[in-house]
Amino acid sequence: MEKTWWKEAVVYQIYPRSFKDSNGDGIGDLNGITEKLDYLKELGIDVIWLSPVYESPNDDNGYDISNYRGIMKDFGTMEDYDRMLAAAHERGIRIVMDLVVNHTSDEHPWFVESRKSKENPYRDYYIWREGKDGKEPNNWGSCFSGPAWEYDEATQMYFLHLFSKKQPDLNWDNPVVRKEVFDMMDWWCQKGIDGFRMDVISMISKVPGLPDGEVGKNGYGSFSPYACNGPHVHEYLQEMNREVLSKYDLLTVGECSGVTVEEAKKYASLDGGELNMVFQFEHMDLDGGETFKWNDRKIDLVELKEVLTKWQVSLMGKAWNSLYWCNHDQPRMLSRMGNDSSKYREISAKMLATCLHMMQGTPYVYQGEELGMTNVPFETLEDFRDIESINAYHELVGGGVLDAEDMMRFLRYKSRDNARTPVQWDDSENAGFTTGTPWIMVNPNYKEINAKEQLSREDSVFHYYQKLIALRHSNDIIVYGAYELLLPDDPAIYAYTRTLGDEKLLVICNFKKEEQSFTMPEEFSGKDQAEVLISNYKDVKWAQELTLRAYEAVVFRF
Ligand code: TEU
Ligand code: CA
Repeated sequence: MEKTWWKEAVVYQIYPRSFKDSNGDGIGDLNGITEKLDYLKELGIDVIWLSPVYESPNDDNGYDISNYRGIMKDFGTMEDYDRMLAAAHERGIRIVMDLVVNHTSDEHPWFVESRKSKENPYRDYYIWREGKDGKEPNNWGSCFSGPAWEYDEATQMYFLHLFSKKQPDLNWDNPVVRKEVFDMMDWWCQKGIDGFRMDVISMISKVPGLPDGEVGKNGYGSFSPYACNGPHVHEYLQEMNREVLSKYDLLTVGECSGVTVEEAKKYASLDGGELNMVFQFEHMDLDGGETFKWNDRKIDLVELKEVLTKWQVSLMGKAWNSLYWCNHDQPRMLSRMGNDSSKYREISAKMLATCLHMMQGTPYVYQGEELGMTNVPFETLEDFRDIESINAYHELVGGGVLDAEDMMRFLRYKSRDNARTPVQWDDSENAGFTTGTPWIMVNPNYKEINAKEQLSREDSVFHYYQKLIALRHSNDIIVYGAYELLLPDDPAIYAYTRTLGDEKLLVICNFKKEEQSFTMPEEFSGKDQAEVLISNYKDVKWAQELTLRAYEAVVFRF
């Protein structure tokens, strides 16, 4: 396999609103990021993926962009941006921008024009349809509740929005739209950025005719079969690759809701015709159900192993994986599959990190994950800020699908806001995030869980992540080795091997707090000279029969 820097890199995701506030307005900003670059350098990451910092009315925290070439006032100025970019580059850290081009804000000048009249030159930038029998053009529901269509008085037609009604979908079938997007991307590349994370890029091509979808519990039809991995998506990405991506040395990752392994082989083929890698959702969706993500079901370890193994094995030598447990749309994995009680928090955080970071693919660390940050004890609906959570509450509780108490429990477990509370820097007021009033509550556990404390202690989660990242940088086998699952049916242990030439790694993780016994597989029998590459307990040694303690993780090198 060809060696490239983005296969060997570790990415750190920053959600700017919650990272670090530099001016006391309660909102994280670009100067706050610049202040913390040395912290990230110490962690050892190679790349920052910056969630959107563009001008935006903030209906969906910046994922609704009104000017792709401007910076949101809350976050600072373009001069602040340029300073941050230069300061990152000085430290050898690359910057990947979030590219949100399935939709714009309804306040983007293109849409402001588009809605004016049917003859407007921008009309065809968006997806406009006549109503059907006085109702929406089809039955699709939006990701953020309600119909995926909004009626517009001026021309008495509907526009499509797969997300909020302030996020109208762009019409990618219009070549002028594609050219506008590619020009804008080129503008950022000329500035010297290092790549793009492409928001719901799998949704840019819709099946013609926009057929009705299967109706779910919320009363709306699912658009997925007609909007995810649509008929022209690969053609448009190949065009993007030709027009922009191939001209620069970039890291590109497509957020691909609904992506299958077969589709991923096209999006992220090693031959480089489209993107470097995709974010797949299969492991994140394992605890979904009738009421979509809203439940408090635990992910089953056997299913998790099956899904992740399928991705590891199927993409091997054909396409490239990305690896993640957390991002700004997911609750904290530590509270989901680990154990966030004070007794097991650190040990289980390290176990989860080991399990993911020893796989093949580019790992993504989400801000605070390296500190062992947890889900948040939100009390009332007023504590939430996320449009998805708030709208879902009203739709499902208001519509009588779920009762209020259950929904509050589900929100506490699954809401995106769990990932969006401020990074806990120290034990001073507001966790050292701001001197003002934070835009969203700070997790009350910041006195115990914060960066200052983590940095002060050699055996912390932070230092464990630091070690994992350093190991990846110095061991080709972690990047390029072939993956093989052991014990597929074991409900508690996730064990796998990596192989490169005559070198082998054996990764063993106990996902439960109960002790487990593990018998060395035949091929590793008698290899008592095996080196412990990393482990989350002290004094671990190779043994024919291992007793794994609570959330124990160990990696042997043979
Ligand atoms: O998320 C796309 C996406 O698929 C989400 O619906 C995701 O599944 C959901 O948030 C999980 O609950 C991207 C961004 O990452 C997200 O923050 C944006 O809100 C969304 O696109 C619209 O731009
Ligand atoms: Ca600020």
